Amino acid sequence: MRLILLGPPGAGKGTQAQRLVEKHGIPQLSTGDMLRAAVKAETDVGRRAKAVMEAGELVSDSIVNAIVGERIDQADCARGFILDGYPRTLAQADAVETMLCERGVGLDAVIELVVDDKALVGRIVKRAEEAQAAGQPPRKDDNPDVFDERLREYYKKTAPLIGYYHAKGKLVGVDGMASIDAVTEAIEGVLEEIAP
Ligand code: B4P
Repeated sequence: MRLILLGPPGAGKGTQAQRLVEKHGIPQLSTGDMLRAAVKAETDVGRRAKAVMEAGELVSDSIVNAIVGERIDQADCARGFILDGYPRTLAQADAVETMLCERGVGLDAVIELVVDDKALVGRIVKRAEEAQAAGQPPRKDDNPDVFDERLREYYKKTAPLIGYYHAKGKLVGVDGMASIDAVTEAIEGVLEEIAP
């Protein structure tokens, strides 16, 4: 099974991807997590990505495409994977198509988590507060000012993917405003229809 989770920042892509990993035993490929790990490890990619991420902007397509291209060739991806937060631009979507085509595999579905903007910022602020309460530093991009930029980037660069995947007949919308459990249930319902 090869899935894409699409949606604005804070829509719950990472949250739902983790649950899909547990249920289906395929890995979650989160470009956000991979980039944060690179920043933490102070690799060359991490040094280039750090300021961009902290400003709420998108890291360059060439960097992100390269890390995903390497990742999907690892053994644990042979049975499938969940792309969480990737692709985020039309150029990245074209890169996915090429990557899959070169490996002779296809995409099963693109699940769009639909959440309204007001709820998104509330979730991000809550996550930052919870991190602080637990004595951990919040993510540098989890604050309302940077969040505004993340949302602007989403509408400018990522939202066009909705039409792109709709035209390919791959897009399925799920109500991301519901509780975490209810969203999981809705996604499982979609997967059941695709691959009973
Ligand atoms: P990501 O790490 O992908 O972060 P995200 O979009 O904010 O999060 P997500 O939608 O996964 O929300 P989550 O489940 O965590 O990206 C961070 C940055 O990395 C980007 O801004 C960019 O700079 C860079 N980047 C990543 N991928 C890139 C790419 N492909 N190209 C270029 N740059 C890239 O949920 C958020 C919160 O909501 C959590 O606290 C969660 O508990 C809560 N929540 C989730 N579902 C809920 C629900 N149903 N109800 C209530 N709360 C819910």
